[in-house]
Amino acid sequence: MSLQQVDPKIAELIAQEKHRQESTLELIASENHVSQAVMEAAGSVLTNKYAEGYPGARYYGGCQFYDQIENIAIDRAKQLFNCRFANVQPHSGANANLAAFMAMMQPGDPFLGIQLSSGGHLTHGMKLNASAIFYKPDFYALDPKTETIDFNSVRVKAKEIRPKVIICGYSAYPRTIDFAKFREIADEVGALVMADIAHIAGLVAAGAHPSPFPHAHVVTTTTHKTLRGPRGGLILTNDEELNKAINRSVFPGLQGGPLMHIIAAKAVAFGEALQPSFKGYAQQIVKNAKALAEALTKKGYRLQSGGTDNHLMLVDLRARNADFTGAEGEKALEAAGMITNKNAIYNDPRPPKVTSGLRLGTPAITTRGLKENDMTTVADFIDRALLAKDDAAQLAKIKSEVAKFCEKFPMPH
Ligand code: DSN
Repeated sequence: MSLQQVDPKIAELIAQEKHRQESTLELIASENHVSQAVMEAAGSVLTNKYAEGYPGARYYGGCQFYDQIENIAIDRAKQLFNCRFANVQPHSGANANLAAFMAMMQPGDPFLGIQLSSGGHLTHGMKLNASAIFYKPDFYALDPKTETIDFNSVRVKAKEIRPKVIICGYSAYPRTIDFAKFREIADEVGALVMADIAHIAGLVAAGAHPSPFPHAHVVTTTTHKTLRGPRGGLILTNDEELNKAINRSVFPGLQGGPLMHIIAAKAVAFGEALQPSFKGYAQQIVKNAKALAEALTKKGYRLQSGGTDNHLMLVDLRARNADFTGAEGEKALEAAGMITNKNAIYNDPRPPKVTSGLRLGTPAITTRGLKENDMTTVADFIDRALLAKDDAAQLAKIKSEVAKFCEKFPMPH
């Protein structure tokens, strides 16, 4: 029986969500729209079975097709990122990061990352997260002038706390990451480099951002952002001993049965990312981000660090109007059919639930086929909605214009 027959309520809500996605501009930097093929694998019979263990060494019978699928996912991940080992089982980026920590550190060991408020991630040492409960975080800083990584502060902190691990890779950082420089500092203090490329994985795979290899000892990522796969995590390394430790920490250390339907969907997404067309997609993401950044700057917004090299930008709303806040901006934009998230700007005086900025990203709109010249239209919509603030009639008018505009850019199938 179909979902519609069994559970019309859930079917209806899914249909409404599909319509929401089709009729709005998805500008959240960490989201994307997967292909029909990825969706099909994720929604397949592979959800039915346990496959604890790894290919060829499972704790359940009947895994012959699961072994082949997982091996294909592993091989494609290695090819995509040009590395020796891949673990495709982490259920999420957060799990990938914790498993990587477990492979590299003992509880209580010190590590170095960057604060959430400066672009880091929860799993990089936010005080309520397992990374801070079981390990000992400290933080390097952004340079107040350039609002980019202050390598002097990385070096000073590294020498001071002698971390086991230095994390690079961020959730809200619009500039190119100099992985070699992190490795240089890590070598000075005997630390391992962990690159969390969750946001930029698709750009890295396509050569639109430098690779963390050979500089990073361990690379973690999600598979659902610029990489445009199903929601999930992935861990990569070139080091055989670290690989063994990673495998142990993912299973049985942190997880039980792998989500094999998601691993199949990862394999499909990696296969798509290996196609020549994915290079063009990743380059277009960056071109679109640059064009959107430029169009917003022309309208009087300030971009943290002055612009972007990747798929995202941090828009300081105060330059356009000192009273604008991220929270109000996010709300106004949603009412006008544009989905974003509020984000702290460097040294933001406002609390995290308010903020002075927005994080905007172009992966999803690039999937829908928008190009550089469409970015002036998008910037216009954004600016009009922010100026309209809580004028419901004006926001509704923009929303219908956005929906009309979206009709030109169908979802992938
Ligand atoms: N929550 C994700 C993001 O939006 O960047 C990171 O995991």
